[in-house]
Amino acid sequence: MNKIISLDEHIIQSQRNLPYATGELSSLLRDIGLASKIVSREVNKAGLVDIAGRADTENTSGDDVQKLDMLANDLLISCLKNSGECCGIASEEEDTFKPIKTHKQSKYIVLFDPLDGSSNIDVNVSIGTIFAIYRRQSYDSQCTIDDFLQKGVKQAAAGYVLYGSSTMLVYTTGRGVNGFTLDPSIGEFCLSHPNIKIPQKSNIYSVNQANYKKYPSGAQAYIDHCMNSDYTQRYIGSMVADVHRTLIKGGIFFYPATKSKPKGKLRLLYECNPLAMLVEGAGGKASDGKNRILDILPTELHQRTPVFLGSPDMVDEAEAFIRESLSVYS
Ligand code: AHM
Ligand code: MG
Repeated sequence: MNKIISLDEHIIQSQRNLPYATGELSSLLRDIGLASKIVSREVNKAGLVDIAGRADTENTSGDDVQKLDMLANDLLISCLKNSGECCGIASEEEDTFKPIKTHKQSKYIVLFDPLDGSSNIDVNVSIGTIFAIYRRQSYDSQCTIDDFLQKGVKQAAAGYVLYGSSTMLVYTTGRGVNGFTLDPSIGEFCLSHPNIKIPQKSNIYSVNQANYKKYPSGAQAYIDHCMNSDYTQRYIGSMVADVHRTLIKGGIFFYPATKSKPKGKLRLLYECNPLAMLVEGAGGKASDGKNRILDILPTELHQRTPVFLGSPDMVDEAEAFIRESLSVYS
């Protein structure tokens, strides 16, 4: 039998390779791993809510049953509060960031989308948690908004947990992207996808094509190109699941601006930056159509951006169509 490497072991081993590491980031990553195991347990029970009681109502025992996305949000916040390694969080589900008081001066802040793919939550389709970790910039006793409004390139670590046919955690600290599958019989994430490398190109494009008429001309031209090529289309509607497939099989995932959402739909800080760090770490590219996602300086917590990410040749191809259409129309 091959040696099983658990997530905790992998994090500790990676820390040993960095002589100046203090262990704080490792500890934070392990706490996120623990929180995600609890979320995974709750997601796996989701179909039972009709038996146990519907969300936002009382169950048969008279307990309140929370909506799954709010439950995931609360679980992550409480794990990060207890961690002691995090001085502030920002969540897609919260209006603003929350400073956390710790016994020591913690140097990290965490941003997360607790349960991405909201339209898939009630229908047993893959959903996920996405997280980004940054070093704080401020020296005040409490973290400030500027700690959260950093370019994605400053992320100390990023990852996601996919609640799919199995639960997987994929993370990077900037030195390789590694994937772990939860073995429910032992309750451990086990290294199953070491050193993930995205294929240079593939034939899968992933976009909500129903919005075709609402997309800008460049995105439309690129979709026309995909349809006229030997490509196939896959779209789950959970970014985390679509990006996971893209990392493993290659392809391009994109969500352009639309007429009703001129800045795009997806959130820069909670969704696009962490997934961009993973995609780039695996050898791929992530762009807003013109510029690198990780170089965008955010001005607000819930900022949105158009996004094109995946196999490098395919992102280059999409950018070329966008450039060309800009030169025709401007
Ligand atoms: P959410 O944070 O409310 O779940 O919204 C984000 C999701 C992404 O996971 C997914 O890529 C996208 O919204 C799907 O949007 P659409 O239904 O417009 O195709
Ligand atoms: Mg989301």
